[in-house]
Amino acid sequence: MTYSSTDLLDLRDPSVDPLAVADAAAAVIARRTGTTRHDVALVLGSGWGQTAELIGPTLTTIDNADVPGFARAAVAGHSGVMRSVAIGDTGRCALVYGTRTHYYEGRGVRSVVHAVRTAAASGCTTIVLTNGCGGLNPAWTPGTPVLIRDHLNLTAASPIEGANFVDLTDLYSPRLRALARDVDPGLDEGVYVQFRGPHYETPAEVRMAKILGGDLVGMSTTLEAIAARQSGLEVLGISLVTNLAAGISDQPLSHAEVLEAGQAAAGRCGRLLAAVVARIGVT
Ligand code: 8IG
Repeated sequence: MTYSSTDLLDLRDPSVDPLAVADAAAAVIARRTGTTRHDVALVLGSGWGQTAELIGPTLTTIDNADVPGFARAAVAGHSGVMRSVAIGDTGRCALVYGTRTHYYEGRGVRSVVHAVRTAAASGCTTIVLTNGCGGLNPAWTPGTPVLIRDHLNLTAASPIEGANFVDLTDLYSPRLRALARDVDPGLDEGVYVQFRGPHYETPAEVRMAKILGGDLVGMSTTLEAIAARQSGLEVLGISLVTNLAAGISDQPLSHAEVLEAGQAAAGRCGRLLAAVVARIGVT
């Protein structure tokens, strides 16, 4: 099935094929950017908004609302656009999503992973998933980036439909994590725990996450990573600890604190992303 860009595509309609919607989205992106192929996709989470500037010049900016299957941004500090960015002078292009759809928005799992599937349909072979999150390690002060080594998906949902038993061993590419640590040797790694949200955890839930082996708590990324693996994308996950998780410090949690930590960390995180993206795909 192929759709035209004028078809009304509702990812929640079970008769609609999400991969065909991703193909339709990729076709619009190709037409608007004049680029038939993107190489690397990035999803910018909370606190990461300003970091993409260092990757290279923006060639095209597209409103999410113009692309089949995409919804408007629902979170303050996220931009509802995607950009085609030249990766330095390599001739390669990055597809940079300024926002994501979260599972807690209730638009369904297909909407959550649509950007990932669109990246794969646009030719990307790598995706960098970033997020803002709470940290369990008190040494990770707000503004500390941490590589995601593995995850616990506590949403009880999956983006995969039907009997497709996708292997998630090494979901977060050891090769890309090593590359990131080569760029920024001080980077720690951790296990990211996705809760449904949108409320933050109780202190008891944070203790539970710790007992289960978690290091970072957030509301995104795991469903996207699973869909990325199913699509054959190599995944790099980077969390920005924007706050200590509930009960780890005596400070109350606020979204303002999240945005502030992002501002403070923009330099380090921007340089990290730019250097990693410049080296991805270079053999
Ligand atoms: I930014 O402490 C951010 N997102 N679940 N917990 C969860 N999500 C978050 C947090 C946090 N901080």
